[in-house]
Amino acid sequence: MASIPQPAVKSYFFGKGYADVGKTIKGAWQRNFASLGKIKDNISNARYRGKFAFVFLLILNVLAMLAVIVFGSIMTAAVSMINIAVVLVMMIGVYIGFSLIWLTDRIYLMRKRIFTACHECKEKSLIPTYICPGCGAKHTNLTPGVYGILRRTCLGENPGSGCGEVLPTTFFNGRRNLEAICPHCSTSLADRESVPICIPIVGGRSVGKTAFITAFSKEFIGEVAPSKSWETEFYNENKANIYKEIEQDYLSGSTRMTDRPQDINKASSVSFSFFVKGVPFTPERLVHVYDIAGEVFTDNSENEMQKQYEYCQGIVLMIDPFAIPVVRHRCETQLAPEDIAGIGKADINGIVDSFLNKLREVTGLSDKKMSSVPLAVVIGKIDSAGLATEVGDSAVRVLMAARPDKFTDYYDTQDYLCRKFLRENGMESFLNNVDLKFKDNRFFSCTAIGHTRDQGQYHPQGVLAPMQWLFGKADAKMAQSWNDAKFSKNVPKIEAAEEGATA
Ligand SMILES: Nc1nc2c(ncn2[C@@H]2O[C@H](COP(=O)(O)OP(=O)(O)OP(=O)(O)O)[C@@H](O)[C@H]2O)c(=O)[nH]1
Ligand SMILES: [Mg+2]
Ligand SMILES: [Zn+2]
Ligand SMILES: [Zn+2]
Repeated sequence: MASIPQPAVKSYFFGKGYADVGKTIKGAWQRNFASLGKIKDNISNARYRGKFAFVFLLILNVLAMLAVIVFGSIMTAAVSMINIAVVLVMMIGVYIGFSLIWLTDRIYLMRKRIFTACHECKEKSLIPTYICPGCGAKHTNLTPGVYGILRRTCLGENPGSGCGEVLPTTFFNGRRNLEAICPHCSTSLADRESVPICIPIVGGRSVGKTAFITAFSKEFIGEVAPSKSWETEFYNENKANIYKEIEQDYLSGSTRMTDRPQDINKASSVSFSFFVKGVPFTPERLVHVYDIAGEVFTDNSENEMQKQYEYCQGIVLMIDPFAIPVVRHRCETQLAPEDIAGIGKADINGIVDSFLNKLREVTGLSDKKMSSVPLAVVIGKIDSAGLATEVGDSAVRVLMAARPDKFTDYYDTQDYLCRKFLRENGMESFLNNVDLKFKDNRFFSCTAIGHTRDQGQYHPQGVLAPMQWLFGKADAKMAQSWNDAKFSKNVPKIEAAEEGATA
């Protein structure tokens, strides 16, 4: 449990208690044998008392000696045993005590799915390193243990500094309010034992990941949360600044190219992180949306392992329809110059393969196991070249009206249309790959900006649905309370032939 030494005072029965028992027992035996010395002296002195007296005293003292050796030892042994037993019982009591509380703490963290996903290095930790508010000493394992059941007394980083600050060691008496740092990269953390919801947005260069995050964040923080009386709070100053940029971009209808920092010590992916607080959420939720430069997937050039794939509860895979050669050929004349300039250039299958490799690398899991993470495949930019009439809202409504017998569910119909669109445009192998590797996948269409870039405020459509679907998968409470869109449990497999038969 608490094997890592902590800068804190050990509980009496695990620290000083040992030494005290040892000392007491040693003392008892010393006293016992000291009395033997006295008897020996008596015998030596008796020599000067005449023969008869000497023999008498000798016999007397030898008997006394035997008595001390036999009965004294038995008594001392018995007293020692009792002493050890008492300390042992107390020790076991304390041990059981802290084990129970430790277990309670662990079960609470596990059941509530609380952990820390470092927003900088992305490493996961169950208990971060807590900092003593008195002296700054690092407590790497602030849990109930030999240093105390509910509280521990800080000793300071260098013993002798005599800090003496008392720190809480559990979730229920204030540990979450202490300052914490990441055990892996020492970044300052403000997670406060919240429940993280981690969603990476992946895809090739210029597919519209950053625009998607901008649209989602603005809509979620500006509309969804207030409409449900949830409060949102930025993770820290830095994330608040990211939101300022998001708001600016949202107003002007632009996006910023996401850099992969040239400094290899800087993280390749940036998390936009905010707390969601409200009645259904105890403890509060901490949303991390990860933006990563698409170049990472095309050039395999990331600065660090994307650890978040290991524990994320869902993934958004963005697809730029105009990066599909057939679609691009067909639509190029209808696209604005900005839109042509913004087309993702990487091959979609290549991106998926590269992404799967990264997943495998990070999770160390077989293809079979890793497929349990829900995947939302999102076709973006459908405002351009009339794609909305193929996969967007209007297309869904038309099909549902035409075939009410087959198409009753809005998002199942959207999923059907997206798959059909991809299949008809030469992406069959991509579809098969997704179905093979991710058993829980759903297809969506959206437009983040709503029009060509830099032409006024964002007018997003369909951005919330994939996120709501993933949030609901990540968190049952979220599924109950954020339910504007309704999703069927499983996407039904509808063959194209069935629709085509009458349409
Ligand atoms: N018409 C239209 N264009 C979009 C939309 N979203 C993105 N774009 C275009 O795609 C370009 C790239 O969008 P970004 O959001 O920066 O793409 P990204 O995936 O973050 O790209 P990297 O960060 O470079 O990997 C933008 O400059 C726009 O021209 C959209 O919803 N509609
Ligand atoms: Mg970007
Ligand atoms: Zn870290
Ligand atoms: Zn201290």
